[in-house]
Amino acid sequence: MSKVSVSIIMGSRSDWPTMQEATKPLEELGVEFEAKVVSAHRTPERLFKHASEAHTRGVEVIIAGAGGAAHLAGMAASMTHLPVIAVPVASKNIKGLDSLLSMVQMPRGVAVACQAIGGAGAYNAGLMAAQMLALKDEALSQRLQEWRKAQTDSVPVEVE
Ligand code: RP5
Repeated sequence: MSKVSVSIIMGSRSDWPTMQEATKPLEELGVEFEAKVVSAHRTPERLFKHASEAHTRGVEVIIAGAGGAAHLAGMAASMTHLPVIAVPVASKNIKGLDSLLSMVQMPRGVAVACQAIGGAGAYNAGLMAAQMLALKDEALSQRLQEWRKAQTDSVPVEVE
């Protein structure tokens, strides 16, 4: 079995439609990942075990998505030296501004890389994780550069 390099965690199964976007660039670029429900508030012990042990399983980057009082990414970052990429999931009542502010305003000394609210943020979280891994993986770096060129080439000049 291939080594899982990226661990995608989310506060609830209800976050999966958003967080599934993160899997798209990882699949396109051939990066192995896992996806788990780990809630900062509902399953704090699961979070402690997952975040503190991730590096021992070979995980290199954590992507954490949550909505509302979204403490998942920050708490994960407090328990691991691995880079944590945060995805604010759009909440029902405040449309994700609450999630964004909960994730982005970290205290000095504990960093998370916070993305945009919603699906685009989740997608970019997957892309950012691949870019981090590509720093020490030449084959992945080549795939990433080809992927970027294909994206650029796919943008039409004409509007119709
Ligand atoms: C957060 O509360 C989750 O990340 C989710 O975005 C939100 C709602 O969760 P559910 O009530 O749908 O399980 O913890």
